[in-house]
Amino acid sequence: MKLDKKDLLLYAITDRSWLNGMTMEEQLKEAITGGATIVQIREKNMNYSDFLEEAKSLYKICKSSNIPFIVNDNIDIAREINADGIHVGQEDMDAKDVRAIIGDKMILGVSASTVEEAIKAEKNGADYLGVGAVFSTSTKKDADSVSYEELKKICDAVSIPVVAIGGITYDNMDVLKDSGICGISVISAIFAQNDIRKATENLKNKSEKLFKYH
Ligand code: TZP
Ligand code: MG
Repeated sequence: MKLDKKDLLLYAITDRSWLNGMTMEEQLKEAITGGATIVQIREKNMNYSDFLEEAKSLYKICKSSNIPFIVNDNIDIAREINADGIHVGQEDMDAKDVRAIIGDKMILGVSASTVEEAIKAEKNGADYLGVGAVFSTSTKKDADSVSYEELKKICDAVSIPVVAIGGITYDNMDVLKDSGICGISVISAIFAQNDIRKATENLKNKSEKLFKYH
């Protein structure tokens, strides 16, 4: 699948720690109904077969709504289900090696927190960058932090689209407006909310006003 910049407007990343009585499938359906434009499955503590089952099931939901489905940091799962894409961090498999394996048809997302990492990721074949953490977050304990100035520099330095990530909420997202990002990527601002659908709708409406490609 080819990535459209518009797809990056509101990037929802799953996290089982917020399930709160619902299934991941139920939560995801709410987020998609609310307007998430792309979805990443992110499982850090799951065995292969459970990850595979969940990936298949969430992919089905995304497919039926025509939303790109990206697998975090697991090329075997991504390939086995023929996901729309894979996302790797700086500590994961090298972007160049991932691109060599997946070919041109799968989307490759790479995390970057400096201009150097961003330029290298673009050279290595990334289709988009996730840049953060732009705000402090308790969701990823070891996240690097990226200042607004650095975020702007990264957006200027690359020609691939950039999404900001890390601690983004409905209330703080406004300050990202002129950074050059195409959209925001969030976990808790969607999945930790009581009304996931409404929270996603609110983020989507604001994103449409703030960011470039819609
Ligand atoms: N990468 C950088 S920050 C982060 C990830 C996965 C966590 C984002 O979660 P939240 O809840 O939106 O801050
Ligand atoms: Mg740019």
